[in-house]
Amino acid sequence: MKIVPRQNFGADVTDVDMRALTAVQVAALKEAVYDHKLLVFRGVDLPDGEYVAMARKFGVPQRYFQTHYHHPQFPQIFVSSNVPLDGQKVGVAGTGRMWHSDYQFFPEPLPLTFVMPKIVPPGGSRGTLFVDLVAALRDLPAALREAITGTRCFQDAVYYYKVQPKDIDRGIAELMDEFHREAPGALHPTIIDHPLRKRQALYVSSGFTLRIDGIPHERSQALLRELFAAIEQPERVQTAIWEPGALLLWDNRQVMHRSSGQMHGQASRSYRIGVYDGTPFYPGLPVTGEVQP
Ligand code: 7UC
Ligand code: FE
Repeated sequence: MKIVPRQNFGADVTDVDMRALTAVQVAALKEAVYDHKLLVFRGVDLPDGEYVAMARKFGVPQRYFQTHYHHPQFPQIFVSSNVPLDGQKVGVAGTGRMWHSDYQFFPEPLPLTFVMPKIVPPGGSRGTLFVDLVAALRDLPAALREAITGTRCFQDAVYYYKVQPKDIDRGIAELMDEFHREAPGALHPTIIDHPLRKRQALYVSSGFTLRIDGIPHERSQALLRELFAAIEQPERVQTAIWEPGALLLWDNRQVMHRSSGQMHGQASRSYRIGVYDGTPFYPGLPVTGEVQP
């Protein structure tokens, strides 16, 4: 197994057979993803069942709370697709196009995410974009850092609810209430400690972070605007380009991400598996797990 760091953050991993990972290799890859924040594998060819089995070696694969995202045979696979599978609509098209960290809006966020592109538009135009939130915190102006230290933010995904056929003729407020019954949002520290590395990271995103808790609304909006501008500077963004056989693995405690989307009319499909890695997302947060194997 060879791990070659990229510039700034992330690493490319080669010379490893993802179909037959040993416990020693899994342990090394977990260390590597905590170290480098993002790992990119190439030439991986895993049938769906083997993909789930591989992910299970890293922890407990998640079942996304909205079942219409699920792969028809494997509920642990979250399908992002605008292409039918066996003639049927599968998953959801156009997911994750906003900056976010997976399951940030739940009391127990998702530590690790695998993404495997399955249908890739030609020309390297499709990918996943990442920002290192440890570096973004490190580079924050002192006054801004001071203003957010010790605060918590409210995280909510309701504005990204994807309307379904069953929603026809229903009011937006009703759909939002229904979403909030399952996913009411969550408060998390604005700066989180990594449970396994001596690092701190910003834990906000322009997709899901709606407000800083307990301060006047105008102040909260102004601070968040400043934070997002500092975080989303183009030079911070690293793109992992999708190509056939690619597999991404990242640490949601240290990076945020978004999908590049694709050109109108281009086919795209990817399979995500989220993994609970057995460690609290940040120290003090209980691991209740959504421990359905
Ligand atoms: O459809 C989507 O963009 C899914 C998003 C609202 N949530 C992904 C997650 O795990 O946080
Ligand atoms: Fe995501």
